[in-house]
Amino acid sequence: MKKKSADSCDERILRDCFQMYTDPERGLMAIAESVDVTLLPPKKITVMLIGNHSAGKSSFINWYIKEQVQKTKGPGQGFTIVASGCKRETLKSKATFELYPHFRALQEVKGVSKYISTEISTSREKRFSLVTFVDTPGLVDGDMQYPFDVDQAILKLGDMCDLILVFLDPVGQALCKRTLDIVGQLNERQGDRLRFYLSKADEAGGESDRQRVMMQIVQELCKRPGLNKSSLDMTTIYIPKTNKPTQCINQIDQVCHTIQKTINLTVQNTLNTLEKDCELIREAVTETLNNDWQYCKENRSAGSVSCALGMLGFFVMVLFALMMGIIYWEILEMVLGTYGTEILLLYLAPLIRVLDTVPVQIQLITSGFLMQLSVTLIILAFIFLNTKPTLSEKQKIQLQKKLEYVQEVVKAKKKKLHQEYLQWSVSDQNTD
Ligand SMILES: Nc1nc2c(ncn2[C@@H]2O[C@H](COP(=O)(O)OP(=O)(O)OP(=O)(O)O)[C@@H](O)[C@H]2O)c(=O)[nH]1
Ligand SMILES: [Mg+2]
Repeated sequence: MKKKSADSCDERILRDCFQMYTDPERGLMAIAESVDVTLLPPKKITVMLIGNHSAGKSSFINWYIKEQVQKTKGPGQGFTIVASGCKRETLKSKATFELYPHFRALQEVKGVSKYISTEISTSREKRFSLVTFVDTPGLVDGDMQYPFDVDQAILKLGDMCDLILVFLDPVGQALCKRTLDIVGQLNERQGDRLRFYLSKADEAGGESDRQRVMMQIVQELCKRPGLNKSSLDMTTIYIPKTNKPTQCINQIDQVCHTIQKTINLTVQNTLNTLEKDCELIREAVTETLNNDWQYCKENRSAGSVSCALGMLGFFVMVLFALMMGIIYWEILEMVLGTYGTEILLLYLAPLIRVLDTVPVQIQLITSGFLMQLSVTLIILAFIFLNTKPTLSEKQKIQLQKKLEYVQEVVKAKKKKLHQEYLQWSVSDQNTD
């Protein structure tokens, strides 16, 4: 009973974290997006199984989830994602990429797109609710033609997985060159994620036969760069069958244990990332508000300059109009009438006297210059008026509220989840 409640703790933590990220209104992803930051939601662990043809990869998945979702007769053709859900379903490649956008990088491998599908199972066995399996096609040497570059596809998937289980069976082609080569390459990229298993160990004969096969496999693997005997730990496993008694020690529980350890690590990483993401949001919101304050300040001074330039432009324009009126007073008379013109000319007497001392040609050139100057000043006024967009008061308040929510509610929730997780870890170790 104790184990059951403890087991659900990590699942609940991941689910709570997922909700904290994806809530459409108050989720961290939505909040981060409003300040141009992209966050990724936490996800379940991804476990890929690779190995030679007929090594028991699909059978292991079926055993783990206690459901025959994967075909175990004949070679597996492509890649199958086996995930938990609320409805038994098979998804083709298009739906698979929609459901798992992080697998889209696989489309870069030519021809592989058609050969990926998803099996959704309702199983609640073991830790399946927190695991996404990736079953891969069995690897063989020689004439076998894959409709895509299988090596590249597995290497790409390796980058997206948290754990890579290598199944090598003693009866089949455990020493398949292709398998060993891919393992060598995966080891160079994701060495810490690799785990080795001598699968179908119940078919390996006696203990001495098993040891010999294992030695042979380890020797071959050690020829690949970066792999050596001290780092190569091989576990013997087989699918337990009640009707077939066997002497061989079955360490299949260790696979489950390794999966559990990876889940634990993911939960810890998720909680740490949550804290970092809260900090990222805090920095982005503070920067947005600071920038906005700076833009408001710049806009205010630009507004004053624009106003001054506009007024100056208008004044020069009036000056230009008056000069034109003095030079072509008939126009002035048409606009203002005789009486208006007389009054205006009375006021402009000093200017008229100055203008009279200057030749008409110079007067015209000066008016042209004044017109150009006023147009330039008005254009400049408009340019300065082109201010940077700023946040409205309502938007600023909303941002502040979001920041408060992240800093107070989310961080407090994270702290609580972290404490629960620590308590659970201790009690879990006690139960073990
Ligand atoms: N004795 C024994 N047989 C097993 C074990 N695991 C799988 N098998 C059998 O081995 C055969 C191949 O198993 P699969 O699970 O299809 O192997 P696979 O690695 O998925 O094969 P491919 O998809 O072709 O690469 C099936 O007939 C299984 O019943 C095991 O642990 N012990
Ligand atoms: Mg298979």
